[in-house]
Amino acid sequence: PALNGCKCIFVLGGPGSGKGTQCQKLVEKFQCLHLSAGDLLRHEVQTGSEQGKAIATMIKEGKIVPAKTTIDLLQAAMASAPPGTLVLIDGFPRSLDNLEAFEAQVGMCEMTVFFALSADVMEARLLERGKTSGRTDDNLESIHKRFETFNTQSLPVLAALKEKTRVLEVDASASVDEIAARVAEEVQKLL
Ligand code: UP5
Ligand code: MG
Repeated sequence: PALNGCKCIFVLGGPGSGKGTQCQKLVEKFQCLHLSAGDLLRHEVQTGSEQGKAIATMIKEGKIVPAKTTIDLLQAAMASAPPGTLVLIDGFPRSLDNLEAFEAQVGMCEMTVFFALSADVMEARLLERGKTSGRTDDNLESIHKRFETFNTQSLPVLAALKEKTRVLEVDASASVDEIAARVAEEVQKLL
């Protein structure tokens, strides 16, 4: 309904699996709009609004923000994109409820990219990034909560999406450039 002629790609994977890094690569290669749901929510926190305060707590606890909040932010960010824009939706949907609400309010994606990586490697990457990221959830306690949420609520979305759309599953333990080449090859087909 509200896709506005945009083509969406869901970019999914566990915490620290490389979603943001690979979206950056795609932006360098193709004309596309990168929307990180997490970045939009962190921006909302920065405003200091009441809603922002509630979001800050959920992020630190690794909990999923209510679908309507995230979708409204995504939709607002998409609203001014010219028709036909390729939109990379990074880190959303994270639950079956997120997926259902997005389908109802916005529409369906063209494809999904999923970055598969072991928890050990994700944890090591996040702890390393945490030395400089300033993110309130890049500490061991929050990381473990994020993993728990990912395993229980986000992984079922992958199975559901496989029934609805093309899913490219990528081994995210390879090098940034190797992964980028693999993903670009598939994204190219949508253009
Ligand atoms: N790195 C990347 N690729 C590498 C490679 N191939 N080899 C070696 N190192 C690699 O990468 C993480 C780190 O690994 C970086 O240091 C990078 O250099 C290195 P990054 O690209 O940042 O990974 P990414 O998957 O984007 O990790 P991120 O931490 O952003 O993922 P999350 O899914 O945990 O975080 P997000 O920002 O999406 O969400 C944060 C929180 O917001 C959620 O926990 C939740 O509370 C909330 N949220 C919602 O409630 N709803 C939403 O829809 C979205 C978020
Ligand atoms: Mg990210």
